[in-house]
Amino acid sequence: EQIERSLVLVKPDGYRRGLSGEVLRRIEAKGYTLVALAVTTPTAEQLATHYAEHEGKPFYEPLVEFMSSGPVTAAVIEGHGCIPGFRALAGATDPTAALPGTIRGDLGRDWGLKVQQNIVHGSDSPESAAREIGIWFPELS
Ligand code: DAT
Ligand code: MG
Repeated sequence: EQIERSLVLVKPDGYRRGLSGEVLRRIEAKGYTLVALAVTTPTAEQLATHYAEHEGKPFYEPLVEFMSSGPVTAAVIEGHGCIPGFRALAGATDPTAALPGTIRGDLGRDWGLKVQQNIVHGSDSPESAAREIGIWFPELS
């Protein structure tokens, strides 16, 4: 696999729960490099672009509302195959289904909470990564 970059977000639930360090610890323990790191409260414009592919889906509005509810920790990570690699670290989208050993499986809470509160986002392809890095770290693109 090639050295590539991925955009990672510790979502507002993870940030509020103080899990940014735990997520970054797992990223660094895996051997990925932190290229950029920031705490920022997402703007409506950033979220509309970031989640454009989901516009019109039933979970889109609650997702965007939740994502604008507080700060996120945004990171650009780098490493061999880190795009699929981070998604493997993150685990399945639904914390209920995510396996132990993954971020969402170990730390995700499914009791009474919604699927969008699944702690992390990770880019799903090189094209998404390039686009998303431009949204959160325009100085890098
Ligand atoms: P992922 O974050 O695993 O790439 P996705 O891109 O399909 O998942 O969806 C983006 C986010 O939207 C996801 O992290 C949580 C939320 N979401 C996805 N499917 C959902 C559903 N069926 N109900 C509620 N929220 C959902
Ligand atoms: Mg996705």
